Amino acid sequence: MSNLRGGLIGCGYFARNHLHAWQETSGASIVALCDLDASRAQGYAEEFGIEAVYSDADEMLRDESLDFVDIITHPDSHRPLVELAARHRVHVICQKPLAPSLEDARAMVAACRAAGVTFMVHENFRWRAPMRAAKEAAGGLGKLFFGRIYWRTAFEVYSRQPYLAEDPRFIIYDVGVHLLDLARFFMGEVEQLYCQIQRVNPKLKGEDVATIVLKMASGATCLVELSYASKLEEELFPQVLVELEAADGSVSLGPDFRLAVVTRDGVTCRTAGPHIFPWASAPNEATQESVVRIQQHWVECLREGREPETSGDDNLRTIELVFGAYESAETGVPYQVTATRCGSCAKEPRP
Ligand code: NAD
Ligand code: 89V
Repeated sequence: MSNLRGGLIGCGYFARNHLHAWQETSGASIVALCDLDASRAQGYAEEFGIEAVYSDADEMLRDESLDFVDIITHPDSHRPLVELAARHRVHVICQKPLAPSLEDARAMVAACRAAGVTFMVHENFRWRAPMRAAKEAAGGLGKLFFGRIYWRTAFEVYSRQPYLAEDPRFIIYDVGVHLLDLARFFMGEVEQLYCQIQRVNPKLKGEDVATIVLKMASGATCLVELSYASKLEEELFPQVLVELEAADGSVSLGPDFRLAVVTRDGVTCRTAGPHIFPWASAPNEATQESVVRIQQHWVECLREGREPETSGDDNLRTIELVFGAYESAETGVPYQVTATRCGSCAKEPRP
C-alpha cells in the first residue's frame, strides 16, 4: 500500500514534534507544509526535506493531492481550517483544545461527518506510555471509586509558548483539557463537575490554578488538579501524576514514571517511562513519544476504516468539561454535563 499523503498546517513550536513523529510513523508522509508566515514553513521544509511550501491552506488543498491534513494552529483558527479540509473532502487531525466554544466544536464535527471525512483531535496525553501502563494495571482491580489526576508545577512555560500568558482562559483550556480527557480515559464519562480557579501570578491574563471535582457517571469521584504556581521540592513538568483506587487495589503513577500497583497479593513497583527517541528533548520525552503513538493510531484507523479513539465526536465530551469548568468557577455552582453530540450525529445522546 502506498503511503498516505499529508499536509501540515501551522509550522510553529509544537509542529516540530509532529514532523519528527511523522518520520517515525509508518504508512504516511508529510508532503506539504503551510504557515501564514511562509518563512516558518520554509524553515521546516529545509529541516525535514519537504518540497512543497504554502502560506495559504486553501491553495495547498487545491494544488496538492492529499489524503489528510494535520492542523497545529491555535484554537481560534481550528474551525475555519477544519471546515476547509472537509470542503476538500480530506481527512483531518486537529490539535487541542478543539475550539474556543462548544458551538464551534459541534459545527466542526458536523462538517466532517457531512463530508464523510475522518476527524481526530490530537489529544495525545492519553497516548503517553505511563498513562497506558496505569490504565492496564487498573484493569484488573475491580470497580474504580476514586481518582486523582494532577499537574502541579512552577515551570516557566511562557518563553516557549508566549500566547499562554495572554489568554484570559489559561490552565483549564490549555492543560486541563488533557487531564479532563485522562479522567474520561481512566474512569468513563462525567455526570457533574464543580470547579474553583485562582490567578496566583498577576502577570498572567488567565487562571494558573484550578481544582475540579468530577462526579463520574459510575458513581466514582475524580479530582483534577492544575497548577502553574506550585514551587515544590521536585519540579516535574510536564509529568502528570495519577492515583486510582478500586475495590481490589490501587494504582499510583508517581514522579519519574514510578508505577506502584497494590493488589490482594501485595505491591509491585516498576518504571513505566516512555521510549526516548534520538530527537527527543528533556523534559518532553513522554509527550514526544505520545505524538508518535497517536499519529500511528491515526494511520491505522484510516487504513482500517476505524474511528480514532479521540475522534471529534469523542472529544466533544472532553471539551464540554473544559467549558463546564469555567462556568462552574464563574457561577460557583456545579455544572451538569449534557449529552454532547454533534447536530448530525447518528448516535443517540447519552441519557
Ligand atoms: P505557535 O504559535 O508556535 O504556532 C502556530 C503557527 O500556526 C504559527 O506559525 C502561525 O503562523 C500558524 N498559523 C496560524 N493560523 C494559520 C492558518 N490559518 N494557516 C496556516 N498557518 C497558521 O503555536 P504552538 O505552540 O505550536 O501551538 C499550536 C497548537 O498546538 C495549539 O492549539 C496548542 O494548544 C497545541 N499544543 C499542543 C501540545 C500537546 O502536547 N498536544 C503542546 C503544545 C501546543
Ligand atoms: O501539552 C500542551 O498542550 C502544552 C503544555 C504542556 C505547555 O501545556 O501546551
